Amino acid sequence: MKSSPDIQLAESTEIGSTGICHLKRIWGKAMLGNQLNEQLINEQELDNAIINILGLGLLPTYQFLFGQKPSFEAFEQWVVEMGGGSIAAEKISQCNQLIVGNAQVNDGFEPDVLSAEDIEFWNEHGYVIIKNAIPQEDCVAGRQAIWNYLQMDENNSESWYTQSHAVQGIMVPLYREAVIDKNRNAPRIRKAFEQLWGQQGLIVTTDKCGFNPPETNGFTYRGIGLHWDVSLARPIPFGTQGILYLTDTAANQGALTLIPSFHKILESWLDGLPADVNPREFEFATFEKISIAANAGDFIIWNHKLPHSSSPNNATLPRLVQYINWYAPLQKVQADWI
Ligand SMILES: O=C(O)CCC(=O)C(=O)O
Repeated sequence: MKSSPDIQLAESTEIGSTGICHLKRIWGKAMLGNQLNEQLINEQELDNAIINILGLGLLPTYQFLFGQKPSFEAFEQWVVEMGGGSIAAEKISQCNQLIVGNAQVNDGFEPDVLSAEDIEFWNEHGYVIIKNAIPQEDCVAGRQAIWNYLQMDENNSESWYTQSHAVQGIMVPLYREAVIDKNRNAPRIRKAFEQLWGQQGLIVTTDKCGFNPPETNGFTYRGIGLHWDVSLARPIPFGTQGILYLTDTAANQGALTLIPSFHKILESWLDGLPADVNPREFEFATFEKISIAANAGDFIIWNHKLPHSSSPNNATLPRLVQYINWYAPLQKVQADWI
């Protein structure tokens, strides 16, 4: 335990009024900032897991903690408000199991979502498409939630280019909304991730939505180029990313673009790069890339070793999406960002 004149860093088992383990420690670490013992950085996976289980979103949580410097009581109140006024007992228990053990797994029988061919395709290409991962009515409601958030009208193309402050690049910081939560927890999506990770007990990230409207004479694509969202420090652990298409998306409609099979060569490719070449600035001009067309309700999972990005929308309708990823909560991530 480390202390500052004002703040005593809580043990992970200490609970406040919400009954959630580790929350006070997360708060305390943010308040202590750089007075913190370096070793505690190793708790990042645990911190992220608690924040994700509670559906808070990493960015909103740290924006609140660092921006507001709240008392612990105010932080707890914010956590409860973000949960819509209460926190489900099962979420509290899921958090606490990470600290005190005894993790539960879903022991009900759920049919596989990915076939043997899907898994083979995944192993070979590093991505897989789950058709009809959510029902059409949840696509309609998901789209509407995004349109409402953006204060735009699906049927009025002029409105797609207004209120652009609500969109960060192509990202829409809409995290919590009934249908967005429902899609995030869609059983077919969770089951597909469990098959790829080969385990249950995964947790889901509370991630953003996305809006990528057609380019016009006055509007150019606001996304970034091919990239990785994982550190390239070795060893690079297994990891996934996922995107739910909420609109039918043609290949030229801003679709997810990636370099298939790159997960199989990433490390050797890195080894072969000249020392003065930054892999994150590499152009990949000679590599085969594909832009994945799929329908509303389809979900794409890709191995995080694949360079990937969205793409310019050269069609006539916007692409609306939701980002969803399930992962093993305590799997180590590299602390160094390379
Ligand atoms: O929106 C997309 O198609 C890709 C998103 C992306 O690049 C990411 O999630 O890192």
